[in-house]
Amino acid sequence: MDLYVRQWACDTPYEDVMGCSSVGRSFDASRGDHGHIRNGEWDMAKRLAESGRKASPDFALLAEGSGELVSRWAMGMTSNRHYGWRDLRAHRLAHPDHILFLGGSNGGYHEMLHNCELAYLCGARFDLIMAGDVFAIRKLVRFRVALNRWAARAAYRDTLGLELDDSRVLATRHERLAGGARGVLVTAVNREGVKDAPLGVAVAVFEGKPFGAFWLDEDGGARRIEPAVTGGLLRTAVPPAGLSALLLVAEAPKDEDLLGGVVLARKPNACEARAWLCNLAPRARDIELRLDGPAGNGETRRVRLEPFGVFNAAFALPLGPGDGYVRLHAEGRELAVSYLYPLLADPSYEAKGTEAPDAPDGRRVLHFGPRKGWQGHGAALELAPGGKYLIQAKGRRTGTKGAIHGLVIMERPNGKKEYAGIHFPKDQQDFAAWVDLRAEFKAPGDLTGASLYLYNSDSEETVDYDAVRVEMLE
Ligand SMILES: [Ca+2]
Repeated sequence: MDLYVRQWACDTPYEDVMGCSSVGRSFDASRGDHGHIRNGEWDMAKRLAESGRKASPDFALLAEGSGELVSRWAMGMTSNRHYGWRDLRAHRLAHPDHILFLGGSNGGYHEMLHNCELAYLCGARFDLIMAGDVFAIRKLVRFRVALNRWAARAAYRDTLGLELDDSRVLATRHERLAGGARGVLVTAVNREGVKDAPLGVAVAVFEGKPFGAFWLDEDGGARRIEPAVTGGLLRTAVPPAGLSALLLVAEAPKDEDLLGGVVLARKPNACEARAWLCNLAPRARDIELRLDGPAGNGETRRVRLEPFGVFNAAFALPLGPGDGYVRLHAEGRELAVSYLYPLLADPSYEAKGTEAPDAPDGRRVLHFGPRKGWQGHGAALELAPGGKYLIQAKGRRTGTKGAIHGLVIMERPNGKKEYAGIHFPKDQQDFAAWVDLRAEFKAPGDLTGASLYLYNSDSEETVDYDAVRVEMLE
C-alpha cells in the first residue's frame, strides 16, 4: 500500500487468481461455509480493500474471479464464465451490490459479443477486448452509455416481474428504488429481430403513481409508450432491434431526470448524428439542446418536452480535423457523448511507424525488411455495411521477389470473408520511387468487421508503405 497506492498512485490493483475458487453450497459464513474459499482469499480481499481505502479514497480492488465472498471486497471479473465456474445471473441476483466485469479476458474473447450481451442483460461492467463482431460490440457499448447510471444503481432482478414467452428474445429486469429514484429498467436482446414479442412488466413498485414509459433501441430511437396496465402488468412488445431497453420511471433524481443519447453514422461528407432526449419528469420543460461535432462547431436547437415526453432528431455535422467526439449538451451540462471512429487510425504511421527521411507524408512510414514467412501489419477499418470506398496509399519496394501487396479484409457472419486487393503496378520499372496504390471497393451489406493488411511476406525485398487515405464514396 505504501509503495503502489501512496507513492505510485495505483488505486485499482488487480489480484491474479483471487476469487477463482469453486462455488460453495450456501455461502453462509455464520455456518462455516465460506463458499470453499481457499488460501484465505476472503480475509486477504477484506484486508487489502480496507487498507487500500485508508491509503486512497478512490481505491478499488479487482479480482480475477468472482467468488461470492471475495467480490464483497473486490470487483469480480467473470470473463472466465465459459469454464463453468460461475453462474453470473445467480450471483447478480443474490448479490446485486457486487460489481462484476464480463467480457474478453481469460479466453472470453472467443465469445466476445455474447459476453457483452450478457453484461448488458446482467448490468455488469464491460471487460473489453475488441475481437469478433467488433461493430456490434461497439454499438452495444455505446448504446448502454446513456443507461449506465440507471443500470449501475439498480438491483438486478433477473426475470422476476417479467412475462416474456418468446425464447428467441432475452430480457432482464433491474429495479432502482432508492436515492430519490423509483424506476424499472428492462434490458432486452433480440438478435433474430423478432417482431412484436409480447412483454409484461410488473409495476406494483410504482404503487399506483403515474410513471413514464420509454423504449430505447440501439439504432438510435427513443419512443414513449402509453403505460397500459392490466392485471398489474404493463403490456408492451419488444422492438425488433438487436438491443433495446424499456425504462419505466415514476421518480428520477434531480440531476438524472433528463436522459439523452446520440447515435453516429459516417456519411460521405458528414457525420450523421441522431440525438434523443427523454424527459423523466412529470412536468413540461423547454430545453436548449446543443450538439458539438468532430469539426468543433455545433448546432443548437430549442426543444419543448412534454411531461414524460421524448424528442428525436437527426443532425448533419461537418467532419473535421477534430478527435471524433460528438457531445450533446442540455440544461447547462454534458448529457451524452459518443465517438465517431476514424476510418483508419494512424493512417500515416506517425505514431507507430519507422523514421524515414523521405517519407511521403510526415516523418515515419510502415517499414518491412526482407523476411522468410509471413510478415504484415493489420489495422481495423471502420467501414459501414453496404458503403462504397476508395483506398489510396504510397508504396515503395526494392524489387518483386515476395508477396508484396495490401488487402482489405471484410468479415461477414459465419466466418465468411470478402477481399479487396491493393497492388503495386505490374509494369513497375523504377524501384527507388514511391508509387501510388489504390483500390475501390464496396462493403457487403452484412459486414461484421473489417481491417486493412499490408504485407511483405516470403520476401527478399524491403518494402515501405505510407500516407494511406480511406474515403467513403457513397
Ligand atoms: Ca507518414
